[in-house]
Amino acid sequence: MSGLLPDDQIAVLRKQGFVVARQFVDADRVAALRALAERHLREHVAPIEYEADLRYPGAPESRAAEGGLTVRRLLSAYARDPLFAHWATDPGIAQWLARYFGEPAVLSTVHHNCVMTKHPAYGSLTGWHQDIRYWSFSDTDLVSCWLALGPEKRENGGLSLIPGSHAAAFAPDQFDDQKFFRDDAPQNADWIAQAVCPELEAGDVVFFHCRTLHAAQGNRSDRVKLSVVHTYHPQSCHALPGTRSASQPGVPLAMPVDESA
Ligand SMILES: O=C(O)CCC(=O)C(=O)O
Repeated sequence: MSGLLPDDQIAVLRKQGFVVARQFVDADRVAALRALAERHLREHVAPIEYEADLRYPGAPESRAAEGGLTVRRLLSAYARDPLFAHWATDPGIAQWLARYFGEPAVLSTVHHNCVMTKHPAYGSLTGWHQDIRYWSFSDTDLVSCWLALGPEKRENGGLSLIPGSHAAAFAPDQFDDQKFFRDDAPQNADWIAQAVCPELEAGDVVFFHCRTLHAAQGNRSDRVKLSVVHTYHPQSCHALPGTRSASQPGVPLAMPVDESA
C-alpha cells in the first residue's frame, strides 16, 4: 500500500474500510510529538484514562493495585499542546479528508482525540469492535486517523483490522452486551479469519472508517507503543443534540491556501 497517490489511498479506504498512508509525517515532527507524549506520560499530565479505569483484559484491578497507574490514553490531545493541535488540524489531513468526504472535514474533540499508549506491562488488549458503537452523529461516515509514533506490529499491540467490515450489515446477536464483535460466535469466525495487522513505522498513518472492525493485542515488546488518534466527520454531518458526541464543539479544518490560484 506504500506509495499510493491520495486518490488511490481513498479508493482503498472506501473498498476495505482502512488504508495505510506510508510516511505521511516526517521524522522530525514524529520525534517532537513522541518526546512530548513521553514527557506527558512521565509527568502524568491530566486528563488521563488509566488502564485500571477501563479494565480491558490485562489491565490492573484498580488504580491502587500494582501497575494501577499505567496510562491507557493521554486524553484531549487537541487542547493538550499546540504541537498536538497543529497535527490534528494539519493541512495535509484537511486536504486528504476533504477529498474523501467531498467537502471540508471537522475534527471531533470528543472521540479519540488522544495519544493511545500500550505499555509492555499492564497494557490491555482490545476486543473486536466498531468505533461508531457509542457515537451519535447524523451520518455514519466518520474517519479516524491513527499516526504511529514508533513501529507497530502484532507483537507490540498493533492494530488489526477486518477488510470490508465497514460495509457489512451485522446482526445484533453478533455483538455482546458491550457491543464487542463476539469472537466465540461461529457466524463471526470467517470475518475474524480475514483480519490483517499492517506493520507500521513511525510516521505512517492509518485512515480507518468508524464502522471497520478492529482489535489489538497486548504489548509483548519492551517499549511503550504510542499513537496519536483523531476522528473527523464531514461538515454537513453533526453530532446529535444532547448526546456525548455533542458535548464539545468540533474544530473545522482549514484547507491549505492554493498559492497557484
Ligand atoms: O490500542 C488498542 O488497544 C486499540 C484501541 C482501540 O481500538 C480503540 O480505543 O478504539
